Amino acid sequence: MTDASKSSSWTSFLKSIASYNGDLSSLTAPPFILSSTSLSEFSQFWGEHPDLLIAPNFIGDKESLNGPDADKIALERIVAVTRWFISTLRSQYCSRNEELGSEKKPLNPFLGELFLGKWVDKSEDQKLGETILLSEQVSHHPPETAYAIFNDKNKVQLQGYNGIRASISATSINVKQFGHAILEFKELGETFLCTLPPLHIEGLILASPYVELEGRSFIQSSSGYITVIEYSGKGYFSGKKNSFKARIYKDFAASKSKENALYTISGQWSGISYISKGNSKEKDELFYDAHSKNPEHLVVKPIEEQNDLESRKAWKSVADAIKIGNYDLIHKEKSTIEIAQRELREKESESGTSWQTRWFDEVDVNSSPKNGEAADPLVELASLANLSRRDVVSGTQVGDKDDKASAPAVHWRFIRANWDNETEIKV
Ligand code: HCR
Repeated sequence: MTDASKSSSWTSFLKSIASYNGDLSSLTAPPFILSSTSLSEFSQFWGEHPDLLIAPNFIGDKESLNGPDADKIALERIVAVTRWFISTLRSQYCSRNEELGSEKKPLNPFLGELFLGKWVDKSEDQKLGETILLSEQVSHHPPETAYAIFNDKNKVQLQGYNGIRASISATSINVKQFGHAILEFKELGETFLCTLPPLHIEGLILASPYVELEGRSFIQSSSGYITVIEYSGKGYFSGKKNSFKARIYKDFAASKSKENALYTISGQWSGISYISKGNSKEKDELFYDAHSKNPEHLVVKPIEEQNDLESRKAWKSVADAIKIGNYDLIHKEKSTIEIAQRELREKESESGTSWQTRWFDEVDVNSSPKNGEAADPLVELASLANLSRRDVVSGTQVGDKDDKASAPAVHWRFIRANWDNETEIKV
């Protein structure tokens, strides 16, 4: 594509954005900003530092939370969970965009699309063990992807789901995330709830789009400790892109005043950050350096061994067409998938059936747990952090304008037995 035709197709793309209806998948983007990766793959970004994900498991043990050092250990664990959470951000929001301005539009997963793989333990002592990722497109309208990342050796499990709603302003696309992640250390009996930040896409006018995070995310521990992370872009806290300030507090009540912070962490989530005690502005100690730690990439089966529902196999012909920049072919191959999906839905409605999700199910966290089952962890964690347990914008506080009374408290949950009984699909 010549520079002139690139620029004219970008201009018509910007015009189409102006009449945008809220569904990002319906935007017809020029071929040079189409990514050959499906959004169902993005779940892997939570696990690209398996050592940091598992690290809190090696801080104290189950008994520690009842012993004399309980407070100290719980605080050390939330610091470690915060470090892991910060380490996921570079992968999630700028791994496709290391050079500012090259973000692309991912493929919109079809209902039932699957993406799975594993991280092998490369350490000498083999303390980590294997970590597995299962990701499934559980809804198409609105698009929602559910995932589970688990490490059986250490009894650690992260599960969550996400969906996005977008709106357009004069210079950017604004995205709110729905969903949350729940990280369980089953051996320790400690659980963490993580909320997902809003974001926006900058650089549209100059045809060099990139993601910037805004607003806040919360990490609430079942021990009571809470981390509040505030995001900002160029020119707010530090004048640098991808900036954040995270404060760790004893509990939600303490988080009302920044003076109560036990630790303050600040810097760039895509670069270096420092930690200091209290609500200090000093940069006492290195907290995390995103450049010194390369992400560990997921091991995915070769396409020939994949099931038809697996993302890379299903999208291969579209991805190949995107790679050679052949717009007609991209359109043709995408239509083949869309038509097949439409036919499936028609058959389901004729037979009065509906698509059955594979490894995840919707759970109403407000309903009483079935005999002997524990309540959903969201119930306790959301209440500790004064967060809404409804399916509303992630991180919404109880009573906020986004805490819509009509929204159900229904969330996607991993059904481990479904994976244990899986016979067709192997990791
Ligand atoms: C906004 C975005 C799609 C959604 C992506 C999400 C929110 C998905 C869940 C992951 O856990 C985190 C995440 C990371 C991505 O950065 C974010 C994407 C960035 C761009 C993409 C838009 C739909 C692309 C719009 C097209 C632009 C380039 C004009």
